[in-house]
Amino acid sequence: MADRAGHQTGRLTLRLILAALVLALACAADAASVTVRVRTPAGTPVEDAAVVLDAVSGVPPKSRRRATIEQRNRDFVPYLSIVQKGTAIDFPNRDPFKHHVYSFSPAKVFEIKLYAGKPANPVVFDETGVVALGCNIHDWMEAYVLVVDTPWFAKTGADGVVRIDRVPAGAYRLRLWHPRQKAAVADIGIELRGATRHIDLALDVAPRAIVAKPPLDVGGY
Ligand SMILES: [Cu+2]
Repeated sequence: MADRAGHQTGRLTLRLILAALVLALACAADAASVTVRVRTPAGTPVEDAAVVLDAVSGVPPKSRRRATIEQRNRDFVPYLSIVQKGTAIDFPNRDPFKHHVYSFSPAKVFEIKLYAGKPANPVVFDETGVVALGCNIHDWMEAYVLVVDTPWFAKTGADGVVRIDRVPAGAYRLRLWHPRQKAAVADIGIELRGATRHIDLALDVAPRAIVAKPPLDVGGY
């Protein structure tokens, strides 16, 4: 009797596993990829443009919760980070002298006072918005953190192209943003269901100012 019950339980478990597999495969087949090519109106590829997909409904799942922004050769690396709300960012100083990182942006006001090496605690970015970073010692240092509430985002490479994979089927608002954009671009509503969508967008951005860094041995820089 007990043996038969065990056998039936085993069969039920197998059926549940099969059902879960079928569902997972169906979802995977429905997942979409989006590629976006961003160029200036003159046709130049735009690097470091953020492409963000906000689901129109539902609670977005959580993505990677840890990121790093280095201070290297008296610059921030990378220049643009996109993170999901709640992500902790480490600010390791890779230079053999001190940095003093700060932000006055409403989405995250903080400072890491004069420090060398890697600060013990990361900074948690818990509100959506744009956070502009600076350094008190090196005026030219600048970087941006775009805090979003979705796991579907990426930034364009030097070729102006970005690809976002494994986006579940559904309705999304596609958002485009760049730290040096000359004007905001309206969101685009898109419906995704399997396959790959290619989208071409134009965005006018100001060139990044090239600042000559002073020699290293001047003024303790
Ligand atoms: Cu600095």
